[in-house]
Amino acid sequence: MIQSLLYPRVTETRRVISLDGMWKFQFDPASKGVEENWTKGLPDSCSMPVPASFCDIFTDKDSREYTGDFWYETDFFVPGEWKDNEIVIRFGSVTHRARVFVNGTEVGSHVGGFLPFNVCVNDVVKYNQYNKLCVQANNELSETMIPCGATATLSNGKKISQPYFDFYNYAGIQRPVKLLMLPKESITDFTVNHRITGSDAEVDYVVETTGQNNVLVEVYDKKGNKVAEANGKTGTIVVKDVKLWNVHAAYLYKFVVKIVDGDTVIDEYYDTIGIRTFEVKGGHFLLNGKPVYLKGFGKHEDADIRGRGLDMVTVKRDFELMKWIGSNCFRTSHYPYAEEVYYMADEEGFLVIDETPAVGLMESTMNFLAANQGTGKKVTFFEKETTPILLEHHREVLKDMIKRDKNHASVIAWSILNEPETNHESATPYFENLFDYAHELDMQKRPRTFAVIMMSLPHTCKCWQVCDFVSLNRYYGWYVMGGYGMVDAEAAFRKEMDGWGAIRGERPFIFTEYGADTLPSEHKLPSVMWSQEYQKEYLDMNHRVFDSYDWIQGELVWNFADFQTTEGIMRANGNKKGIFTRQRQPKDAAFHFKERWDNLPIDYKGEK
Ligand code: GCB
Repeated sequence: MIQSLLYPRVTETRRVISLDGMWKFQFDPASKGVEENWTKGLPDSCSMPVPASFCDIFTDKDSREYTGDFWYETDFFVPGEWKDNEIVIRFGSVTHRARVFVNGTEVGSHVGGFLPFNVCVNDVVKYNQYNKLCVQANNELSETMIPCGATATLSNGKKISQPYFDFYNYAGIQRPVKLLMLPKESITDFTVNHRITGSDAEVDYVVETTGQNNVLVEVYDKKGNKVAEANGKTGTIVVKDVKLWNVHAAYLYKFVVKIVDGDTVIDEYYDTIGIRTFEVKGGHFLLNGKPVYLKGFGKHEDADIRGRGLDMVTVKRDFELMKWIGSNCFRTSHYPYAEEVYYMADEEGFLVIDETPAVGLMESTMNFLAANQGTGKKVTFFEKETTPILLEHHREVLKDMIKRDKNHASVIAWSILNEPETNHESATPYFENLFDYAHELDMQKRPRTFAVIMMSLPHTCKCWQVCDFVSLNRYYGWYVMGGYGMVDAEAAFRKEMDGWGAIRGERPFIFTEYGADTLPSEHKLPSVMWSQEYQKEYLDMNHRVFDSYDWIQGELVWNFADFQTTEGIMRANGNKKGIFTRQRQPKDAAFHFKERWDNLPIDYKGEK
């Protein structure tokens, strides 16, 4: 079976059964599960909800911090009437590696913790009976996969995760698992690209199937009226008097794709799709040809107890808060989110910068210091022996992310890395490779970017030129020149921006991060760092700088909400830069943002 990343749908020809619920779970610190036949059932398990991260559910530290192999098990029933079709198990994500066994036989494996994968189980399932599904998962970090990190061993023999990134290494079966019945000849992919021609739209499309029969594409409006159709695996559909998808004014058409043989429908798939164009032109972001200023957040999939497990209650609350505060955009920092989030963004009219899990691609500070002082080894991140392996994996993940998310109207850009090391020429080929690949993969040719770290400056960064727009993560007034030094922070910030202004050409810039850790319990007059008063002063300074450069075309504050990180002296039980608390209640800064964003016109700094 060809791997298909289409979102599971029930139609005339397709069936979906959710396998979510309580599964069995067991740690496997000695990695003996396969050898000892855990592939057929776990010997000494506890119960575990799916989807969820396992970590924060436990009350003991060894379980929360567990690093290594761990197993899940459940039973699933395959209806007899599904015989002669394709039977597939679809995992929304397993973090970070998975091997899947059905009735004791290995049916597939996957590397990468934030994207879906399918395993085909036709040859091993028993019909009209229960079947056993066992998953061996693993959450170890390394430098050959994204996100990057290391795995060390403590003196007591237990493994410990050492992320090169600032979020907790949550793991488990974190997104829904579904059992699918698909016809043997099936639709495996469907891609659209839009053009606006006066009051109509021309939608170029490509359908991929596993067979030779003819394909029909039909487009329905919101009321269910058929408004356009086309014939063939590739073509152009004309939608007359099109209702365009827009910020906070989404209009979604239903695209129905069918494989037909005469009057017989062999397979049917549908998706809800907004018609819009998005481009970077003349220093602006143009949505349907009109300038749009980006206002919003860097986010995380992160919540109490469930960790990174998909929780639609939290997803919905986040959208309500993002609407309330007057934002229009978010970045899926630092990994592709669950598909349900993009469908909600499509519906609510939010703009999404979709990010790969490429975070932590940076030598450690220690190594840096040694290198800069000329006292030690000088290794740059992208000239290691393992770089080609990392690049191969990064390409795979980029491919799957674009394949999965390419039809969402909400997705306006690809963020290909977060805060990589860019001050050495050895990085450039790595970046060019991925940026070219993104264009090759994306029929809509969405703009590409990466989030530039503070140490990468106009005169030192060797990679910003690959971006269609440049995204800066900047912490003037927090990590540098904080507190009473704010006045110097502002001056240094402006100096850097003047530097970019001189070399940027036509590229727009946005801020993908700026923020100050703030404890909701702290108030102080005059302000001190960590107080709510300081967060406001910090944000005011940043906004003053943003407002004085026309070519700054967006502001995504770090972070939407407080989130969990590894414990350490830099973090007070997590990163507290949230504008909302982890429980999704406002800090004072939320009201300042509401005031600002409600009053910034959508075409702020657009051409008049
Ligand atoms: C960054 C990282 C982000 C961190 C943030 C911080 O630059 O991209 O993952 O959480 O800074 O708060 O330090």
